[in-house]
Amino acid sequence: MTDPNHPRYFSLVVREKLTNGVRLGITSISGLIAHGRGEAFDYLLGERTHPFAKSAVNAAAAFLLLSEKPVLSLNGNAAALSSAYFIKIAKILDCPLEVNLYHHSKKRVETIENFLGEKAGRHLLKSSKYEKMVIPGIASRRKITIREGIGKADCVLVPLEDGDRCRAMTAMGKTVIAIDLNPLSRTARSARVTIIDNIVRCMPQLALKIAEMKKFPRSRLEKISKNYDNRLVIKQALKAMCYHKNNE
Ligand code: PTJ
Repeated sequence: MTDPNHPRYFSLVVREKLTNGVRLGITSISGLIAHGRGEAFDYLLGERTHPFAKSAVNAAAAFLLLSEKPVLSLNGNAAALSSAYFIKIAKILDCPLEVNLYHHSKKRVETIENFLGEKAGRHLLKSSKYEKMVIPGIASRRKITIREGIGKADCVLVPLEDGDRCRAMTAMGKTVIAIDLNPLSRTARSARVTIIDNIVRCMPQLALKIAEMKKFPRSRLEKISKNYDNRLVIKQALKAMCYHKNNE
């Protein structure tokens, strides 16, 4: 157990959740490496949520609320770190959750589905029960998706992606909302909205915003989504990373 007095307590608790995720068969070993990369970017951001991330969260909430068929995609890292908030958002939006893995195995998909379990209820699209389809242009098992889920979605929330799925889904006309601490990644640069923040900080914020903005008139949501500029957000994140470490 991590001592709460440790100066890096929160970071260590997050690591523990992931290593436990590996033990449970939820998170892949590569997921730990991916997290290490994320930590490095988070360090450069001062491990805090910046205004550009808040504006991306606002836009993400607007796009999700405006869409006709939003779907939340979950991988092994997202499940270990933020599953409660994915379930919460699925309930607020009344939309499906789909497990989609890069390091795919039937066993791991089922382990994650069981981990989400009854709390996710009817929102979880269980892989074994639905017809699959292939998204063209993806060089990994991520291309196999549930037709009724991501297949038919018009807006997809994708945490901690590896790049080509984001582009392929955008090419299919879907609005992709990414969560990625790396502003230079292919995912970050090709998504319609990139939340450049740690998943453990931004998911609670996203759930709050969606609940709050659900009462907004459609015209207000449309204005927020139309005015959102992802390239500007990426530029601001890069600037923040340079500024933070040069000003201590
Ligand atoms: O569970 P699977 O099999 O689907 O695999 C999931 C991983 C994450 C291993 C897979 O998608 C992968 O290899 O991803 P990449 O290409 O390493 O990209 C992950 C991105 O997420 C990187 O740009 C990291 O900087 C970023 N990242 C890592 N941890 C966090 C993060 N972003 C936000 N919050 C984090 N905690």
